[in-house]
Amino acid sequence: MHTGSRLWWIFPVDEASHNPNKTISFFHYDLDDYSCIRFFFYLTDVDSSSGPHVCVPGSHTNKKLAHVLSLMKRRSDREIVDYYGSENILTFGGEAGFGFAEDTFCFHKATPPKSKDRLMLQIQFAIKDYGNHNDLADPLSLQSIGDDNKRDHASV
Ligand SMILES: O=C(O)CCC(=O)C(=O)O
Repeated sequence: MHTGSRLWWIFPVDEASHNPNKTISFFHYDLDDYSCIRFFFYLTDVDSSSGPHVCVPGSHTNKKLAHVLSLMKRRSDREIVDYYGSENILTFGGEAGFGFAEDTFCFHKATPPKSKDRLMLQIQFAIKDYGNHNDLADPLSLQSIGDDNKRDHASV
């Protein structure tokens, strides 16, 4: 079933202030369900300077035992290169509109953009919707946010 869609930008940052946690630029795998597939589409042209997505094909079924037993899903570039080899890391470049499908149980990450922004669309399917990847909200709560705004503006 469709479990969510999202759009996000990543922006170039200088090396000194780069925080990998804010750009998803650390290798990790996602535990969304027993079976999950995500379709990614670049909405801007993506080359090596604009934060291409990278992944390790086959790593969804081939993980180092220590990585499987660890509670950490994140791995450094060095750990990934040491175990899989740099020749087994796939980089996706493409023009706006280019898309690919990935089982994000494999190791993957965004490369930090060097000079150009990147906009990505993700559409995710899984067996069950655990509510982690959508922004469905109770319409009543949205109504009340709207009402609060109206009240705030009326009182200004
Ligand atoms: O933005 C990217 O290329 C990586 C996305 C990602 O790591 C994720 O969706 O879990």
